[in-house]
Amino acid sequence: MNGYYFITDSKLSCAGNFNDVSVAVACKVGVVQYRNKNAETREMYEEAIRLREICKNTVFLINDRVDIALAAHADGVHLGQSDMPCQVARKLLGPEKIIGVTVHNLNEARLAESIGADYLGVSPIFPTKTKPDAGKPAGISLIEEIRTRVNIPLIAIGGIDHSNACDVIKAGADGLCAISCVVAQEDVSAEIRKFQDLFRVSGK
Ligand code: TZP
Ligand code: MG
Repeated sequence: MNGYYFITDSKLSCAGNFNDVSVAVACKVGVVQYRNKNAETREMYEEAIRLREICKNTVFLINDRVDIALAAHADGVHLGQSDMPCQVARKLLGPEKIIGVTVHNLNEARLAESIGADYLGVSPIFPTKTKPDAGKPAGISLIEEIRTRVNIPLIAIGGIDHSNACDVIKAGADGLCAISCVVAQEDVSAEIRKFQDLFRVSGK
């Protein structure tokens, strides 16, 4: 879970999900999450199957959809506060699969940890146009606060770019995701590597 965590966004992508995920895998990202808010179930299933193939040796998670995760033999799911409850997803997926939960405050973080989440997405840290309903930016103080009270890995997300990623890591994030700042750029590999270099320097 440490380091740069890749999330797809076919709307923002210059080169498309298959290209982006292949690049992310070549960069040895810790996680690839397939997120698609616009596709019908069939399209999502078929895309997930192809991405799973690309992510043979990379942790591959599906956003929102436990059914797609099961059908595509993904390594797990990432769930928001209005998705399927984590405990129910755990029953469906079994003990071995990875479940990440998005949290916006300390209460949600402690609850998610107590009901078996494997990691937390702490969100949104900064203002973001990528997810208009992400809620009020929490700032890095939320990472610091959750870090002192929760033991599972924290992945920061929302408005993170090369200018603020260092602060996010210093605040205690184990990993981070930056979508627009990576997939909307021409050289996805170079953008990912810049984030990975920050983690390398930080020793995480
Ligand atoms: N969840 C919370 S904020 C967000 C998601 C998927 C979008 C992050 O995108 P960006 O472009 O890195 O701000
Ligand atoms: Mg969701």
